[in-house]
Amino acid sequence: MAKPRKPAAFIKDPLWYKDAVVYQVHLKSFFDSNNDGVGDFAGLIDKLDYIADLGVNTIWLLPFYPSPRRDDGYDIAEYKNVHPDYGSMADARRFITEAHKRGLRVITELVINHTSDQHPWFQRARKAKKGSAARNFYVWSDTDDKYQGTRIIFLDTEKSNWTWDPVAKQYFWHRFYSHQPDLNFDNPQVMKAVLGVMRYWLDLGIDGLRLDAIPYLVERDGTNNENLPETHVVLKQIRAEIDANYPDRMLLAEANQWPEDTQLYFGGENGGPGDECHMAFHFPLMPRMYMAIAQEDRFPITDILRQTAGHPGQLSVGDLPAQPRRTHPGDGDRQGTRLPLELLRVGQARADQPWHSPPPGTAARARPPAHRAAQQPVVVDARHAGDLLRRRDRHGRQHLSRRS
Ligand SMILES: [Ca+2]
Ligand SMILES: [Ca+2]
Repeated sequence: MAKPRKPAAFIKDPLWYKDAVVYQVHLKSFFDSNNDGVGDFAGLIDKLDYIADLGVNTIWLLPFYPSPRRDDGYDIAEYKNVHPDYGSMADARRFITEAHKRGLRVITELVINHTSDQHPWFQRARKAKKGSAARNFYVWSDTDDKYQGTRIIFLDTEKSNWTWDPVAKQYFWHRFYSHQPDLNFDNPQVMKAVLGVMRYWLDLGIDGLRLDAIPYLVERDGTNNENLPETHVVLKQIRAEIDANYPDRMLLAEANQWPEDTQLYFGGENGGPGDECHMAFHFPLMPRMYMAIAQEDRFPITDILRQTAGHPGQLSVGDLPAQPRRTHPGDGDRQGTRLPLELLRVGQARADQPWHSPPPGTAARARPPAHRAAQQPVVVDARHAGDLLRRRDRHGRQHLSRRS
């Protein structure tokens, strides 16, 4: 396929993401061009002049692929297509071209830890011979007692990270919902397929990829299955493909972790250049911005920035990504308001599960997905904010001691 033409300025500015102003859009809730009740690409294209007028220079699209949408589109049933409610591939191509014409770059999502159970890869895997490459596109086991040290992210709906599949007659592994089987990165064919998906969208002109849920890519017995060295090897392969063939593109890490773990997602050994992601969300900072406003005190922010700067390497205050702006105030979803409250719950953290328990005095609530807290706005009662700040972190250090 011929690569689309891009504005010359785009090609000449590989560091564009450093000061990008991002506008996050969920197609379904943005603008409905044919009045069928669902926003679509045609509607978004109609409003591109409006978005450019806001002063943003980058649009971040949430997943728009064919999907049963049992996890708001993060349960992908087909990677190289568009959900028919939102339009067609021709519409997606036209959107990318029209955005670029206005100087707007486009970020989309690369969701590769898991697929929907409706994905043809899973349907093929469950019917394939046990032990075959097709079966091993996903992570299977004859028992459900492997990887015991792994937390369950969606405790309110899932009892185990294993679910029995009556067709395969084996259990399959899922870090998220039981309709989202994890891909098996120990199978070289999976890596090849994932790189193929990435190239497909980059060849269409996509400028950046938010890498969804990347701490959980690889599984190893005897670990908590987060931030494993083998996972970083996968990310280095992804980055190598970018550096070799798409040098003006950007990878954004969605790693809902503490600064010392998040910094690893930039890669780079011994202070060398980063060889994984170009950017990473600063999850602990985000809820503290709201806490600081509630308390009318800058301390929650300066405290986490001090901890961040305390980690040598590439994660410095200057590298913090701009907060994505909230989508249009009229949108129902408020996708951009990311409140990862789990990283506020420092006090009750178990060493490996810093978000496990709600803070005292707050009602137990259904937790939003760890990587998508935005979709269920949550409010912390400011009366309890002081309690949260006084607590020790997961190492038992009292970083967040109260100001005197
Ligand atoms: Ca529509
Ligand atoms: Ca995984």
